[in-house]
Amino acid sequence: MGTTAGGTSRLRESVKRIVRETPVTDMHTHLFAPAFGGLNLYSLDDLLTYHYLTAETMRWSDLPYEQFWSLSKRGQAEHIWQQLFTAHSPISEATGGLLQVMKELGLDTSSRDLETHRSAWDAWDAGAHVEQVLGAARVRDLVMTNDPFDDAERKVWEAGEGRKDARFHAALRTDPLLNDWPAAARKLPELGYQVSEEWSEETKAEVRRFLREWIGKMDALYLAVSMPGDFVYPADDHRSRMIDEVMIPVCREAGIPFALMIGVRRGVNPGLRLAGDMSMRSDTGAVEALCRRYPEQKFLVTMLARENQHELAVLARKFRNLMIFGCWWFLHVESMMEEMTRFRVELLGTSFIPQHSDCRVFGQLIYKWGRSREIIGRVLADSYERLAGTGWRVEEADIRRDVRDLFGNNFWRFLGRPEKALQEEEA
Ligand code: FIX
Ligand code: ZN
Repeated sequence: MGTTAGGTSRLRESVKRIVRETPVTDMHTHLFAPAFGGLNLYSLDDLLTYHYLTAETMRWSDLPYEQFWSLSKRGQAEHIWQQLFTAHSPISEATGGLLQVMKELGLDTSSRDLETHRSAWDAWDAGAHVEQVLGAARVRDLVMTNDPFDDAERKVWEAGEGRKDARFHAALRTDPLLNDWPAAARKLPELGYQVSEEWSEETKAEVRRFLREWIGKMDALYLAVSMPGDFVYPADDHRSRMIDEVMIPVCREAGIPFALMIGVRRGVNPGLRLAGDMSMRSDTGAVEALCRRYPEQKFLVTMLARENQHELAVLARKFRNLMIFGCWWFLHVESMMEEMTRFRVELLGTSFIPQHSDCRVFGQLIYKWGRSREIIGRVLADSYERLAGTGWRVEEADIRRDVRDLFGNNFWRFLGRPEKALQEEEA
């Protein structure tokens, strides 16, 4: 018999403490290990120019978009600070999040002087900063988003430097293959693959070889793609052919999941660049058809529209080869996370992945995981409290096991890599 978690308020406190303390595997980020040089973003100006904040700034700013983009990163950061932190109160998720990061790293957030904050920040050693952030956010390891079509990134992989730090796992991102095939077909020959735009046997074999070789080079944990909301499957189109004849066979052979992030409409306002993407309702029928047609293939799925979330959670009850994950992008706000986490627990117990951070800049791990832990802790505290009310003995060891499942082990088991699971003694 273990220790029971105690009376009601003690139980709530234990749950929240365990959720705060348990390390996490962050299964989708856009962060890079320090070996990736300039791709690894960690400065205060990087945080300020995050595309979430750029979009919010442009609601206030009178600057023509191109004039904003022509500013240096430093100039853009100053404009954003001025609009969002000086001229208005920073109460949105992203602005409040930045202040939380600054506070936890020891800056005096009562001061509105950006220059003072910058000089304190710039004095920090980059490597030490990365360690400090991982420690403060209790992120044990994380998954990058790795794009072999990106020239700067490819160099690092080709030099054998990409997986030097074992805490940074790779995910092979394949958007151009599905979403911009003409561009992918132009690029692949440059990378040494005999591909043409025509869907020939040779092209298919060569794209399979490309994926196979890059999965190997990166030791990729999964193949990933983001899809627009109007993605349909099956269909008589390029996407269905690429999925059926290339992606699924390669994933099956490598024994890795296929991750689909569905529901983004890219560039609805091109002037905003990366900040100009929109969310879009999707048809969960495409995921249903994939899960049914390929019962041996695992699918990691997240959707961007709030309207799709309940149906997606129900779908996960029907297919054990479907793992739903995260509160993605515009859903990574308190009200949406709370709502989604509650009905996911109600429908699926602990058999899902409640959150990924999607961070692009290191410090963001602190606020994104801080907020997520707070919300997940609250939802779980309610659940265990109800459970205890039935007379069930809620053991502290059970809570720890469940939180380890949610924060990493559901992911690692789904991947068939239980050896990477979070261990009891790590908490
Ligand atoms: O496609 C993705 O992986 C998205 O998460 C990003 O492209 C998006 O820009 C983002 O950073 C959202 O958080
Ligand atoms: Zn992402």
